[in-house]
Parts: sequence; structure tokens; C-alpha cells
Amino acid sequence: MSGTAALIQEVQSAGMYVFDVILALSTAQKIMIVVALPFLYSIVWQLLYSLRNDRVPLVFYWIPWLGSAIPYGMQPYEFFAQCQQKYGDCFSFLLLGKVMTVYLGPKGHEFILNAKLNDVSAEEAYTHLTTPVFGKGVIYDCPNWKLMEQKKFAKVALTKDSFIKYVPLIREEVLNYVNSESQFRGKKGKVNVLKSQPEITIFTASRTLLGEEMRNMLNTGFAKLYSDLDKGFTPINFVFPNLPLPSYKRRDEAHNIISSTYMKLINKRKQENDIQDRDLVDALMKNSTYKDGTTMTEREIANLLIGVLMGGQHTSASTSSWFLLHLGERPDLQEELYNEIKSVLGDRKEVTYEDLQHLTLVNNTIKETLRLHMPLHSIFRKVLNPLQVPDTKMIVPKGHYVLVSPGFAMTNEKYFPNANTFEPHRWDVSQNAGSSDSDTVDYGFGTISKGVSSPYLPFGGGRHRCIGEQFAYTQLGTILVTFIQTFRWTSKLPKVDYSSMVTLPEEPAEIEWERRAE
Ligand code: X2N
Ligand code: HEM
Repeated sequence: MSGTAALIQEVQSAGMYVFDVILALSTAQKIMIVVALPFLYSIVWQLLYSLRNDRVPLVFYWIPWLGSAIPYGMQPYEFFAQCQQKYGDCFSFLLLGKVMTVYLGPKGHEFILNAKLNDVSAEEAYTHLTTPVFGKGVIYDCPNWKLMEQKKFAKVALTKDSFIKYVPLIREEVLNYVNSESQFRGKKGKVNVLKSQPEITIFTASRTLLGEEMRNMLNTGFAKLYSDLDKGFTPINFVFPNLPLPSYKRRDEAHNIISSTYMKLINKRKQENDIQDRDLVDALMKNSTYKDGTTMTEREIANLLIGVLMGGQHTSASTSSWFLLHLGERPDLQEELYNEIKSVLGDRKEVTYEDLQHLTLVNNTIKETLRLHMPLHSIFRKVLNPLQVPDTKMIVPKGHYVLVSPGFAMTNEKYFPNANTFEPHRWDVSQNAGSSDSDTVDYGFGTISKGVSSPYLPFGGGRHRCIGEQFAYTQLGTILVTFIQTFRWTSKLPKVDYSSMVTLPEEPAEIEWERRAE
């Protein structure tokens, strides 16, 4: 007891001494200390952290809180490659106050995408980003079992029977766009794909998934609301979900109006007893009762529509922008695609869903585009329980994050020879090279592959795997076929902008097009 008292006194007097010394300093010196303290603290903390052998090696950083945000945010794959050289496939880095543990390569895919539900959480990693935009009660603002069921509900509108109906609608939207938009006037011209592809994507997705009425609203002032909401869907939201700024206010207003508009549509269809199998709206009106007997509210259905449309929008628009830019450098591939389309369609111009299944080079072009430009370069989970890194003594503690980057493996020489070359023909040999595992699993939204150790995972894997793959291929395939039938084009490949929600081409991202002679 007296020992403790003595120690307290000792610390107290030492503290008083330090305090006196500080008081005696000039103002400039005081400010220096206040500024230097976080740096000192961070360096000491990193030193102590590096002494622990139960921790994954931490990438050294100078700036507290910011950590490695700048190298990661600007060139994630280069940053990962540099870390891999120093530390191997598993390392941690600080990103805006959060410790992220990366595990590169197929073993990392397995470790993170197939981690147990109790151990990691996607909703805790993503909710700040998604909930202000999508709204409450859906996707990452609900327990995981509800998300699994929401995916099952949505999948009803993403079947072969639906796609057969969607293809002519998508083609009509694309033709309508390229025959009326000012950037496509005349026999030849220049178009900014960062303008054209998001527009074509939203028109085609709205027409198919939301129906004709919602599509037509985009010709009115309603489009501005989508743009306001879209501006709220950026990586900044990970750090600042809410700020008292005009853009955040516009985001919230846009969300409320769009959500209410979808609810009005639902109510109208209900009142007129007009529920068919046209689109995602019909599908969710027919089938949105959870297994515990509760039903999704109309507001929740509206929010799920916002979320699904928003997700598909960014990923798909990025992918079609990239394939246009790559093909602009490969006129030979454009001709090959043209000939493939002619040989499958014959005298017909109107592509069908069935045709798409036979257009191997079209599908391989999309596949190769996704290899080089996986839209989500990083996938996160928050760690809920201490996680052991397999075959090591290292533990990722609760509260840290794990990060998996299939896009890193997908652009790595180790798995793809001439990894940086755009070559759709690399997929010619076999459609499913390497993945001989036929084990499947069902997390509640249909059977998917159990293993996720393929280096090629543009749609992720495990319980959070994408349900939009077939829709994306149908939409992108129809867009590509229609472009090839209508135009020849050239372009210069821009650099990648990693700081956006999805990996986008940097501006200027233009193609120079000319119409094919009939
Ligand atoms: C400050 C450069 O810029 O130094 F949407 F129904 C709907 C999206 C996951 C994005 C991760 C971090 C970038 C830091 C830059 C639905 C269709 C989904 C799936 C640092 C100095 C949403 C994380 C973005 C890291 C980039 C997760 C999407 N299919 N859509 N410093 O999506 O699926 C959905 C699902 C993610 C990210 C980043 C920085 C279902 C800087 C400079 C600055 N990223 N990012 N989806 N950074 N700097 C989605 C899963 C979910
Ligand atoms: C999940 C990629 C298009 C809906 C995912 C994930 C990836 C992905 C990597 C897993 C995310 C994670 O594990 O955290 C892509 C790519 C697309 C695409 C590359 C297009 C080229 C779409 C479309 C839709 C969609 C068109 C809807 C129609 C979803 C949904 C999830 C998901 C609902 C589940 C999220 C979860 O369970 O946490 N997607 N996606 N995606 N995607 Fe996509």
C-alpha cells in the first residue's frame, strides 16, 4: 500500500517537473512540442508493435492517423507489390486511423472471403459508406441473414427468363442513345466515355430492372437527383459519413425523393393490381417475406432498389468504359468481334440472349476487361473476434480490418503471363481453366462455388459474392455488340484513377468513333 503511494508521489513530482520545464519554454517551443507529440507517440507505438511476434508486420508510416493512405489511395496495386517484397503476402498498414491487414493471393482470398460469419463483418466495414446512400433496413443496415434473403429476393429478377426479355430493351436503349445524343451526331466524332457509359448504364439498368415508367422519368429533372445521390457514394464517406455541407444535404434530399418515388410506383402497381414479371420491382413486390415471417416494408423495398441499382451502375459503367478504351487500341479485335457477331447473328441485327451465349469473343472481352480492371480494388471486413492467420502465430485482433484484393492477383505475372497486356484470347483455351473444384455451398441466395482460392475473382466469393454477374454480362454483352455493329473507334489508354468508388479511367477518357457503312 505505502509502496503504491510512494510511486504515485514519485510520478506526480516527475510530472510537476516536466510541467515546470514546459511552462518555462517560449510559445514557439510549446507549439513545437504539441506538434511533435503525435509523431513521437506514433513512432514509439510502431516500435512497440513491431516487437510483438503475435502481430502481422506493420508497414512503417510517418504521418499519424493518415498512415499509408497516400501511397495506397494513389496506387494500391503498386503499394501492395512493394509491401509484398518487404513482408510477404500478409502485412498490415494504417489507413485513416484504421489498421488494415492485407493477405495477398489465393490463400488470402480463402482467409478473408471464406472467414466465418462470427469472426468478420462486411456491414460494419461498409455501412458508413452505403447506408446514407441506400437508406435504412437493407444491404449493410441489417443483420447478415436479412442481406442473404434480400439477395435471394433480388435474384428472382436476374434469371434467364428475365434476361431474354431484357436484351431487346437494352439494345433499344443503346441505339436510341447513340442515335440521339449530341456526342454521337454525324458520321464521326469524339466521345467522353466517362459521360456516355454512365448514361447508357443507367438508362439500360432502369429500363430493365425498374421498368418503363422509371426509365422515362430520367428524361425529366429526375436525373439530377440520381446525380446528387451518386455524389454521396464516394470513398470519403468511409471517413466522413455526414458533414454539414451542401453536398451531403443534397444527397439526403435526393435519397428521400427517389425512395418516395419508388414507393409511389409500388403503391400504384398495388392499387391497380398490376403485378407481373417485368422487372425487379415486380419481383420484390411478389417475393420479399423473410423466413421469420416478417415482410420487407415498402420503404425497404425502395431502398433495396436504390442499393442494387447503385452498385450495378458504378461497376458496369466502369467496365464498359474500359472495354471501349482497350478496343480502341485494337482495331483488329473490333473486326474479329464484328465477324463473330455476323457469323452468329447472320442477317439479323437484333441480338438475343441466346446469341450472347454463343459470342465467345464478346464474353472473353468482358472477362479480360474485368481481369485488368476489377472495379473494386479492395474488399474489406471488420474483425469481430481475434483471427489467426493460418499456419502462423499471428493474430489479427478484434477491431482491426482485413482487406482482400483479388484485383492484385488478377494483374500479377505469377497467375497471368503478360499480365498487363489486354488479350481476350488468353481465355480461348478453356472457359474454366484451373477451377476444377465442383464443391458448392448455399448461404441463402442460391448455390455458389465453395472454394474461393482462384486468382480470378472479379465478383468476389463466399457469402457476400455478387448476384449481379449474369446481369452484368447480359448488359455489357448487349452494349458491346451494339457498339461493334454501329461503330469503329480508336483511343489512347488513360491511366487508372483508384481514388473513386470503382477503378475508373482518368480524364481525358475519349474514343474517336466513326459509323460503319451499312
Ligand atoms: C486522402 C489519393 O483517395 O492520397 F454498392 F446492393 C450495392 C466500394 C468496397 C469501394 C471498397 C480508399 C480509395 C482510400 C482511395 C449493393 C456492385 C454493393 C458490388 C486514401 C488522400 C458495395 C475502398 C473504394 C477503398 C476505394 C463495397 C459494391 N457489386 N456494386 N487516401 O464496395 O459491394 C453495392 C453491394 C466497396 C471500396 C479508397 C483512398 C451490394 C485516397 C490521396 C487520398 N473502396 N477506396 N458493388 N484514399 N486518399 C457493393 C460491396 C460494397
Ligand atoms: C457483391 C463485383 C455488378 C449486386 C459484389 C462483390 C463484388 C462484386 C466483388 C463482393 C463484395 C464483397 O465481398 O464485399 C461486381 C462486378 C460487377 C458487379 C465486378 C460488374 C461488372 C453487380 C450488379 C449487381 C450487383 C449489376 C446488381 C444487379 C451485388 C450484390 C452484392 C454484390 C447485391 C452482394 C453484397 C454482399 O453480399 O455483401 N459484387 N458486381 N453487382 N454485388 Fe456486384
